[in-house]
Amino acid sequence: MDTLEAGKENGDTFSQQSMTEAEEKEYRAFMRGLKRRNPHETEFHQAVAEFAGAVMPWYLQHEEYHRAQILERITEPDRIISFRVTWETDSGEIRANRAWRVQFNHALGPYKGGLRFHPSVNQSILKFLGFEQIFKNSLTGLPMGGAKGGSNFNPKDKSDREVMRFCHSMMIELSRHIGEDIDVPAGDIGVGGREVSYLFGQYMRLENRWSGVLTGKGLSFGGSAVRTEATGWGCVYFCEEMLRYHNESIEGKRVAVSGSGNVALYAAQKLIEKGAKVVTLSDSGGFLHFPEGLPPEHWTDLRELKEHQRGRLSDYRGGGTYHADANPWGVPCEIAMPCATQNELGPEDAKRLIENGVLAVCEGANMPVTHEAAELFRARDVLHAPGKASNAGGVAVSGLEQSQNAMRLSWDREEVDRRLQKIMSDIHARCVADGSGGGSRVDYIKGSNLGGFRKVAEAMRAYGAV
Ligand code: NDP
Ligand code: 2IT
Repeated sequence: MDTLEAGKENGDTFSQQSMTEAEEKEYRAFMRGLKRRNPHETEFHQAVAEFAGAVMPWYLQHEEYHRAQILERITEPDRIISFRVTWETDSGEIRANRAWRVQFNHALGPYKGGLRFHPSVNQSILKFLGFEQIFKNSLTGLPMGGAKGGSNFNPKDKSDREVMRFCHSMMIELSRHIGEDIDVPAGDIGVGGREVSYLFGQYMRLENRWSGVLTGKGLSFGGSAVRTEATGWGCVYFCEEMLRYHNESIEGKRVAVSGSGNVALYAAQKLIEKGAKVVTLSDSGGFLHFPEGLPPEHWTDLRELKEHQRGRLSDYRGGGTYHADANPWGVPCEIAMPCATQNELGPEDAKRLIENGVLAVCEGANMPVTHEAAELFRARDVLHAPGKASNAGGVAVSGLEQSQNAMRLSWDREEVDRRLQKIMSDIHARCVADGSGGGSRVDYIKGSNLGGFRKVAEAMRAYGAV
């Protein structure tokens, strides 16, 4: 069979996979249509390009899905709710922000996915996140559809009372569109326990009943054990599986972690526990470097600084060297774990990591690696786990929180952690099953996309023309 290495066209990103000429033709036509229908949504184009590149050969071999137009339908959200949130500052000024809920696909269960509060939030970013969530949630094996929401509200420079007023106002509109069997939001960047609590309190007041309508709740009001730790811990469990499968181990490895929020902090905690050396943590101002590895007592101080005081890494005086306006990817390491945000690791970063001998990249964030950087990792056989597989632990424990709420009981930490480990190990096995072939290394991008897609495609086909 004649194979073509898919390349770029007019600076656009195209497939990461090898395709036949016919497959590539279909792929390019599909992406052209998608871009025409969704102009200017570059993050959404990027997420679909990776996905469609990974599944196109399989899709074209399955006429029943092709005939049912599954690819065209799955890339069109069920609905997007867009609304204004008006709120009042502490000094009595009126402010208005934009907010959205993208309900992408509920073939497998009620819509599920986080809310992001960050000034950069726009429809394209929420569509890319909602789209990825479909396949991530499918991979967990739990009955959850895909959604995402959020606002361009910036909680960082606001008081607690301002955040409360914003959340309460946002929930007035959001409450019309969510429910424990309809759509169950949770946290993401800028939305943690504080925000989820304000949102949940307002929902209860509006509906006058208790329900598991949000996850990531406080432990005393229906939250699950280990939800706070789940994404970071799950990412490390996945990384361990990936290394073990390729005859490596995590112990003693230097790991460059980016971010210092929920995902990064608990990834670092589990890495330390597993005997790895966490050589960096970062925030949007710069990174902290610990050449000998972050000591556990400094981890506790840093968690206090970031989680409770909402401080900056530049203020940390406990150790490590601070590098302003720089990211961690120039620091020598065997494992890179990007846990901050999308497109935070580009081609120049990938080259530096490869020069320094990186073995594996395991994504804690959603789509942190650009297409060009991913191509470089692929060319050099660097193991690369995409977020939809490796960061699925967060939403998986959210799913377990929904189950516990529905059963009106709560499992202890050991029980939830055991289930989390099993889910991450099953996701790894799914990636191996759908991503092997062609080389000695598993193609995790193909494995996770195809593994997540097959179930959703089968459900959509079975439902007929809905
Ligand atoms: P947090 O808000 O807790 O932390 C975000 C971290 O990333 C902070 O250190 C922040 O630095 C940094 N960051 C955010 N935006 C940027 C930016 N534009 N440039 C540089 N640094 C930035 O969020 P989470 O830890 O929850 O989320 C991190 C990533 O993980 C996101 O991609 C999210 O979608 C993903 N994710 C989260 C899950 C969860 O359960 N929370 C589950 C699965 C994935 P600063 O404080 O300076 O802004
Ligand atoms: O990106 C993600 O998977 C999350 N932010 C978690 C979503 C959830 O519903 O727990």
